Amino acid sequence: MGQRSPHPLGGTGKNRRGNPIIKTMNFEASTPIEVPKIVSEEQVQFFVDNGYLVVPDLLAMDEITELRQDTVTLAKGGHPCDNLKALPDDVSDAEAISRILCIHQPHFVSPIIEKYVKHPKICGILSQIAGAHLPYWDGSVKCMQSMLFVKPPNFQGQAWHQDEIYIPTRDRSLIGAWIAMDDATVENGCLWILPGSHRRGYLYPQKAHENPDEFDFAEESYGFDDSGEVPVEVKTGTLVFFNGYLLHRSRKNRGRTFRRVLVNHYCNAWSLLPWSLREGERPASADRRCIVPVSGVDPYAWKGYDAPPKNVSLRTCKAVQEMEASDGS
Ligand SMILES: O=C(O)CCC(=O)C(=O)O
Repeated sequence: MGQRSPHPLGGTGKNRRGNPIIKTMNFEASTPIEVPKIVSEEQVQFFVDNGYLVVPDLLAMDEITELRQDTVTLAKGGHPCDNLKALPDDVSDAEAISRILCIHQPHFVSPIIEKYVKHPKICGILSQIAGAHLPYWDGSVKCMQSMLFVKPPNFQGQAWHQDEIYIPTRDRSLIGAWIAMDDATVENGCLWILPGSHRRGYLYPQKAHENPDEFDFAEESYGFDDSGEVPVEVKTGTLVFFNGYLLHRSRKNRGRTFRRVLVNHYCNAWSLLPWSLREGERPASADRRCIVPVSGVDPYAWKGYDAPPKNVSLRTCKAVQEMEASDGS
């Protein structure tokens, strides 16, 4: 278990929506994090109804450049990290990232990625939509996961899935914030979604798929009609937000350029997070505390926080395995 640290106490009176903050003795929430409101009531309702929301031009080009540069820094071992080691000086930037499908949890080791996990505009939107289906929700949000996709040409996508299969929340508030670091097109393997598939809160079963040329090794959700799927083609700097019950997938990159994306996952800060259970933990009370509060209060601040490990994990796929086999690495 990582180290637990206390969090500054605070939170009295009324929250920013005018609801009374109910104080519990010795179980204080954190000091609120203020974020701006960005989207309209219509956009909030669109997200509730459809399970996704596309917000073009949310990030500026200099921010995208910073993210792209940090992808290279990570790949070259430029942040202290147990399993991303320094590459030789003569490795070019493109070469350095050319074998990476996806780095899981880069915000554990990169302060730049952590900065984007906490990006005020992104978190402002999250504070409006993540729990918009819940009565009395106050806009409080926490982050538990980041994933940095490079997805070079010929690299596989991920078969149909719902993120909530991997990261359970107590209240259907899991949400992905998918940051396009390149134009995402059908050709280079953009996101495909089934609008409205989140509505019933049904988690479809999963099985191994038989299409390793198209999809990575993660299992595939099945048991639904996918004829209504739509591609989400977006420009660089666009944010795609999607609910954890929304069925989505992405296909192989058939283009000639990288399809880079940083996707961070968040949920209502009032939901326990019974994720990555440890031996002896009860799912009903487990609450992973390796999280980053990004908006409003953290009602469980009194529990402290688990320090992140100084490592990341690398997702693999057929294209990665073929490269490794061809150079014997
Ligand atoms: O962008 C992709 O290729 C897949 C992203 C995804 O499935 C997710 O973030 O859950």
